[in-house]
Amino acid sequence: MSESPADTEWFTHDRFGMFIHWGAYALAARHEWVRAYERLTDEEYQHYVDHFDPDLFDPVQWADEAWNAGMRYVVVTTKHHDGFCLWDSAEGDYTVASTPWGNDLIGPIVEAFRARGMKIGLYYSLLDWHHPEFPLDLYHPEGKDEAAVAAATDRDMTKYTEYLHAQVRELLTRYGKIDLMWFDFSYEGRGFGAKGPKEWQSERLVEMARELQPEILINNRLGLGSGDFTTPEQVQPPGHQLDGEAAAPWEACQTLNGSWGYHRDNLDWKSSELMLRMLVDGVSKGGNMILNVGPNGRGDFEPRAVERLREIGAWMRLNERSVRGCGPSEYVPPVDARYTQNGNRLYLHLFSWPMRFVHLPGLGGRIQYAQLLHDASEVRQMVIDPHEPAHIYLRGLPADTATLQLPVTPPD
Ligand code: FUL
Repeated sequence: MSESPADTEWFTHDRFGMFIHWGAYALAARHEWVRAYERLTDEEYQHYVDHFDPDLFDPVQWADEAWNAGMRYVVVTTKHHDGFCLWDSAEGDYTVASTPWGNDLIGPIVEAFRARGMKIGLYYSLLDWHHPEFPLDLYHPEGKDEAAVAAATDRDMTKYTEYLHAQVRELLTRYGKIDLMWFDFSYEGRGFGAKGPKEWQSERLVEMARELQPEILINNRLGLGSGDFTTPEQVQPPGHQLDGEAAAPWEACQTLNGSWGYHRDNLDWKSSELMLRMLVDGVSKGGNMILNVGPNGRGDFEPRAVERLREIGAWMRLNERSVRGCGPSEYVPPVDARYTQNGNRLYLHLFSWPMRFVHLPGLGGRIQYAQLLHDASEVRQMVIDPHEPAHIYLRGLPADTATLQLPVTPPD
């Protein structure tokens, strides 16, 4: 699957999506890996399932927050590594149906975001810390307990794989058109009990997904190469522009704070300004960003998340044009700045104030008109050195200048 047969046009056009990590771990409120990090037993973890009752769940409101933040697609966890399913799967009973809430959550989420005009993605974990046939291994909460591993030799991975395939089939047949599938994650060659495409039957999984949803995009975490898009996690790829294979569609997944699942006491919050820079930085290198929200156990987006989403939305309202439909530019930006480009519209994002002038090498005679994007006010240009007509200076920039729009004449 290194060559993607899928049409990624909407994906690379939209650029910005919302990730939602939600599950029983939201009640623990201390990271979605809590079961493994704290090596909780099934019984201890069961409390969170038994108390799962999100009375404030309002997916229409979630979709509004996402849309207003400028996001145009969503990816929601249907089952994370803990194995707990947010839909009423016919394949087992470790699902939302067995909680006090009792009802399917995936259907209403899909419906609300779709109605808002957003594309729909489903996250599904290949790992499963609850399924009785999932072998104990390096990532399993009990995988470090030698006695438990020795006692668990009767686990049959092929039975688990059947379950996995049947669940994915369910997800891809129950909810109408699914635009994207986000699998997480294959770990061939990483140590004790490591699993790869053979164990997950990844090729068969992809075939099934494409048969059921011919236009679906599938990420790269099945151990089959780059998939339809790659998924750098919590990193911004370096460099100014990605070439060759690295220029294939990619999506950086990023958190608002130090956790994907709701984490009450985490204080590691990113500022909206930083996240916007990450978005712009990604687009300038041809990438997307999917930003995560971890709803709490009552089904609410917490105030710290909403505040940031709204700040991001305020910026997007004025600057969306420099993100949506944009990609890298062939021009090299000045220090501490990025270019994004859409046709002959070149956008210059200044990450710090360049004092009175900004110097743009290579653009002399090419800028037809320069304006600040947020208020369409003109920025005057000048050539300082008549011997260097390729250098242009923009002048008189106010201190809060962020994004400029520069219609350019393409190089001959
Ligand atoms: C990782 C997972 O282990 C994290 O919990 C999270 O879901 C992230 C997006 O992918 O591999």
